This record gives sequence, structure tokens and C-alpha cells, in this order.
Amino acid sequence: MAGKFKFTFGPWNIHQGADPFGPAVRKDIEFGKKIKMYKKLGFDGVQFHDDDAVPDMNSLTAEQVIAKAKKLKKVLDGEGLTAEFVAPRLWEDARTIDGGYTNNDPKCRKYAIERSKRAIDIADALGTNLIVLWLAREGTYIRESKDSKVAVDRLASAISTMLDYHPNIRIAIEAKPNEPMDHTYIPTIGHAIGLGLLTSDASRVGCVIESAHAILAGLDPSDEMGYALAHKKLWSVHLNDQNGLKFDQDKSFGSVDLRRAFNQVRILDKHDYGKDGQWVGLDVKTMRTQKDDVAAKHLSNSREIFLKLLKLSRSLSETKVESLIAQRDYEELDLLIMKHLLR
Ligand code: XLS
Ligand code: MG
Repeated sequence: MAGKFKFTFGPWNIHQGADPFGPAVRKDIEFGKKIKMYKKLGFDGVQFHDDDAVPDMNSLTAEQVIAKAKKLKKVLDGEGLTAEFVAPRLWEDARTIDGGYTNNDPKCRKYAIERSKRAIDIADALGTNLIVLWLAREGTYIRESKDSKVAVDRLASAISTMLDYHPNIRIAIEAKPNEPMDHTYIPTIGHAIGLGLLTSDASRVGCVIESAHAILAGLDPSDEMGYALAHKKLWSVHLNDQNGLKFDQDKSFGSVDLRRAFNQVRILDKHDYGKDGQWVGLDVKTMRTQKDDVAAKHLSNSREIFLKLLKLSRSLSETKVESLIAQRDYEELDLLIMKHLLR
């Protein structure tokens, strides 16, 4: 039934429940145990932050980082898992307090670039050529603290340096309008694709769309996906859900707005997303209230909802849809979709 679709999530999606107002409420699950959970939950691929793959990487030499990543590749092979991408974690180190590539301090910008090169080495060792850039702190709390034109120049130059560092890597930019920053420089997929055009090799820069990030920008995720698909730049998706304009909730896919989720599945399926090897990523977190032994259900549930919506999308009568479009009877089309979702 899944057909061409294959699924990934990141180890951070099995989470201890800490939030800005309270500590962890569930026991930590060591990485090795998490890896063993993937297949059981219906997933074949792993999304990585660089330091999920190689913990404490800042205290290791480049050679040591590569050696550790190669060991991990063997573990993944042993479990029959594939690494989807590696994302440099540029938002926790003290040198990234005011951003990585757009930091006002040249020493901090240098750190961000060096760290990104290590992330590329890790991706190479794990057998993937996809780097995801979630530009977490590339923005401001107050507009006057950075020059937005210079910031975009710096982002383009950092990405070019990464592209030049490795001839085969591809970079997928993950847009998000806010959180942790008040405003970021790459809030939407249009911005991400535009930024790619300013780099040394635009053909190797694409994007990843996270549903909640599009919703936080006041946009419909399926329209963002359509935009990226038209540009042939949709290289990954992070499906989840979001209840309005608040903090990034990473709710289970479809749990807030089934119709919005339906339209995401529909546009992906209609335009053969996945035919060039793209994965369906889930970037979901379970509720803080969930107890230890049932704290991974959000992952299998999100996958299950994707597949149910896929079935619904494929069973929708295209003839009826086309005829209502031809008559411009969108009220009837609206009802058709609602009834179909209620079947
Ligand atoms: C955070 C992002 C993060 C990326 C990978 O909001 O979604 O999880 O997907 O760095
Ligand atoms: Mg994400």
C-alpha cells in the first residue's frame, strides 16, 4: 500500500518531554535502543543531526569524527536502515547564540562553517549526500542587530563554501519563520529557493518543507509543496501538524486538520514525490503527558494516517472533481471532499 513511499524520522522525535517550563518527564532511551525501534514502527530511514550521529563532535578531530561515523554506518547497515540526511546542529553551542552563518562575530561564523564541513564528512561516511539546513538562529530578536542584506549574502556564501567543499552534496534548506528567533531570514520556501539561486551551484540547493513551519508562516503546507515541486526542489518533507500560530508544536500528522493533511498527501502523490528516492519524513513529538512505554505511538500513528489519507486520495473520483471544477461549483466540491473524508 505504501507503494513508492518510504518513511524516516530523527532520534530527537523520541523525546523525554522537557519543555521551556519543565524538565524531562520520561527516561532517556539510548541511541542504540532507538535505532532498534525504527523497523518495528514502520520506518526504514533515519534523519540525523550531526551530533546525533557523532556525539561530542566538537571535542574530536575531523579524522575521529569520520571514523565514528563509519562505525555508525555499520550499525545502520546491520539494522537495514538508511541515513536520509545530516543536519549541522548550529543552535546549541555558545558560539551560535547570535546565529551561525549570520553571526556578527567572524570567529563565530568560522565555527559555523567548520562545523558544517564536519556534518558533510559525517553524511559522506553514512552514505547520504543530503544535508539539511534548518537555519534556526539565522535571524534576529530586534531588526537593528543585523543587516538583512548582509545576512542573506552571508548565508549564500556559507552555502557556497559547503557546496565547494564536497562536489556531490546537495543542500535542502528547511524554512521556518520564527522560533527560536523573532524573525528568521528564510521564513518560506520561496525564500529558500531564492537563496539557492545566489549560491555557487543552484542545481544542488533545494528545500525541505515542514508542515508546521509553513503553518507558522500563515501558509498552507500543500501549496508550499506545490511551489517547491514546480521548481523540482522538494527534496524532503517533515510532516506534522500545528494548532494555530503559537510555538512549534510538532503534533502528529493530521491530528489538528485532517483536510490540510489530506491535501499534503494528495499533492505529493499526484506529482510522484518519491520517484527519485525522496523520503517522507515525520518530524513529530509526542505529548508531554505520554507515559514511557507508549511514547513512540505518535510516529507509527503519523505514518498510519499518511497511508489512510493516501488511500482516500486515490479513491476520490477524479471525474467528479473535474466535472465540479468545470462547472465552477466549488460549494459542491467542498462538500464532496468533506463527505469523502468522513467515509
Ligand atoms: C526544527 C526542525 C529540526 C530540523 C532538523 O524545528 O524541524 O527538527 O528538521 O534540524
Ligand atoms: Mg524539521
